[in-house]
Amino acid sequence: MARNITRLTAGSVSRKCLRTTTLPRIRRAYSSGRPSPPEEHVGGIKFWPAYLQPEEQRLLLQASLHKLDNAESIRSRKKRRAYLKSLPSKVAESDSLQNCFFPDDYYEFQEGHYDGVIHGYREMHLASWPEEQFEGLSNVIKRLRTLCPSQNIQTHLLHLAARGYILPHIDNVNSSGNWILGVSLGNERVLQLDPPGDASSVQLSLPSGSVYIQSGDVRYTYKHSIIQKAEGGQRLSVLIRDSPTVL
Ligand SMILES: O=C(O)CCC(=O)C(=O)O
Repeated sequence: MARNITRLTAGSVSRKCLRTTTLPRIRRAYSSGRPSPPEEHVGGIKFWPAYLQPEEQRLLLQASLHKLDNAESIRSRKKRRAYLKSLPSKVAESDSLQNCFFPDDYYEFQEGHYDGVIHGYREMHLASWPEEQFEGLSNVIKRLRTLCPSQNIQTHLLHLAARGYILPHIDNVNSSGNWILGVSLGNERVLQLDPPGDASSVQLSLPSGSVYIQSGDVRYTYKHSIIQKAEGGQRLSVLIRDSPTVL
């Protein structure tokens, strides 16, 4: 398949990555073949440990941050612009996705969710992806859609601060449907699944680019959480759920 790739130049990745949050320049055509079969874990959770390629992760992360950043106050946006200007023109060579994030203090992270489950986060329901502004993004979205068990979906972005975490909970399936697909981007975190009764918890590491789907048993009876890390970076998850049926 023909590829049209504009690469970020080595040596200026972190500065460029932050800049491309407002001025995206990555282009790429992706294969949209059949997805490889997932691993199956406890409770029937399906897991693709390396579903998205690094370029796809970067594109999805930049588009997600772009949406979240634009929803914040003018003050925060000005603060981020000033930070960008203050960066040295030459920064260390690195391909890390962490360079796409501003430091924690530059975002309006909330301390606690209304139900006390999520800490150190910002989030939004996504009405639409900025596909026009991020060339190649449509193909990434299409690849994710091929994994979705049904196509009537809603999308949610959840950005955790380096200190952020999610306490054990079961989603309200009346408002969030029968399945949830989670794409992890950025810092690797651990998803903990607590079965009902006395059975021991199971932990699953979620590297950047991995995708899981919870449905059935694991969705209705297990609690899930994202464990707090003593040290680490920010993580953004793209959460796709089926829209609940309105009767
Ligand atoms: O970020 C994740 O992968 C988990 C999110 C979560 O627990 C939820 O949306 O209920």
